[in-house]
Parts: sequence; structure tokens; C-alpha cells
Amino acid sequence: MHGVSIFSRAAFILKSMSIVAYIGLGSNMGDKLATCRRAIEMLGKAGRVIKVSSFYCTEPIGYVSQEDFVNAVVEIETPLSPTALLAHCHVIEDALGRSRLVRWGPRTIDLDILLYGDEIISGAELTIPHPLMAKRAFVLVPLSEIAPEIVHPVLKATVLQLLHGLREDHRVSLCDASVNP
Ligand code: A4P
Ligand code: MG
Repeated sequence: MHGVSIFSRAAFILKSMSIVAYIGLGSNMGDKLATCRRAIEMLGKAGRVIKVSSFYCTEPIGYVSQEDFVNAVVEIETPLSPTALLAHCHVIEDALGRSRLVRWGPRTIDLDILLYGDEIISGAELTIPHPLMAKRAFVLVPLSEIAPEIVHPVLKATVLQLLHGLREDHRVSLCDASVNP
């Protein structure tokens, strides 16, 4: 009985220390949908996955001679610090065969921490909010599906407002789950 109460107290403390974070997923090599699904399963080890957006098929931005991407966003409640969460993301990327040959180039999976509560972090290894999130439809479309009213802590605008203010028109469409894009 005593053990149970210690356990539930520890669970309560962990939960009260948890932060809600948003992680963007992108894949444009191999079985993109399956890789994204596997990455989401593995994110379950970093906390409690609360929401997952639809999968979107998106035109590549930055380095354009590559295949279309599958992009999605996950909401996770995590007891991990931002750097520990980033390290967990790198472990998942490595396990799913990510190599880093070209910046913005093809990848089996890319995990970006978009938001971590309302924290603002500006370091050599980690910048939160993700510096380019507000300029990218492939992030804002899935993010607005699961968290339209979340406020960007630097820009002080909701995700929906950022999406409506977006000037780029790169293609972002729902993936047809029956095919591997
Ligand atoms: N890093 C700093 N802040 C963060 C953060 N908030 N989340 C550092 C994750 N990582 C962060 O990342 C390089 C370094 O960024 C990491 O070591 C980490 O310490 P990377 O994943 O190795 O390289 P990358 O992804 O090629 O570079 P970067 O700058 O993260 O590019 P993005 O922003 O991820 O863009 N087009 C479409 N349609 N869909 C896409 O998903 N993705 C990219 C890559 C380009 N075009 C795309 C897509
Ligand atoms: Mg990245």
C-alpha cells in the first residue's frame, strides 16, 4: 500500500514537471509513411504522445531536386529537458537510418522540436522555437490542425494567425494513406 502511494506520488511529480512540446516530422526517402509512424511510436518513449496530425505530402523547400516529403506534427507531454528531448530525437533519427550528407537534403526522417512549452532557447545546438517554423506551410498546416491556438512565444501570434500570414505557396496536401507517396 505504502509502495503504491509512493509510486502515485512520483507519477504526480513527474506529470506536474512535464511540458507540452510539438515535434515536426519529415521524411522523403524509402517508405516515408511507415518511417513516420515508427518515429511516432518511438517518441512514445520520450513522454506521452497526446495528438498526431494527419500526414501531408509536401513539395521540397530549400534543396528542390529531391522527392516530395511526408510531414506531420506530434504533440507530446514530456518530462525530458529540451536537450534530452533533442538527444532522444537524434537517437530515433539514427535508428531509422538518417544520414546527414546534405543540409536540407534527402532524409529517411528528420525530427525538429518546434515548440517546448513557451520556452525561448537560443544555443549553438538548439534553437526553440524552431527558427524557420513560422515560414513553412509544411509545419504550420499540420501544427494548426492539432494546435491552432498555441501562441508562438517570440512572434506573439497564434499558429493559425501565422498560417494565414504565410506568403509562400508551396504545395501541401493530405497524403492518400493507401499509397506510399
Ligand atoms: N537544431 C537546432 N535547433 C533545433 C530544433 N529546434 N530541433 C540543430 C531540432 N534540431 C535543432 O539539424 C541540424 C542541427 O540543428 C542539429 O544537429 C541540431 O543540433 P539536422 O536535422 O541535422 O539537419 P537539417 O534538418 O538538414 O537542417 P535544419 O536546419 O534542421 O533543416 P530543417 O529546418 O529541418 O529543414 N521541405 C519539405 N517539404 N519538408 C521538410 O520536412 N525539411 C527540410 C529541412 C528542408 N525542406 C523541406 C523539409
Ligand atoms: Mg532538422
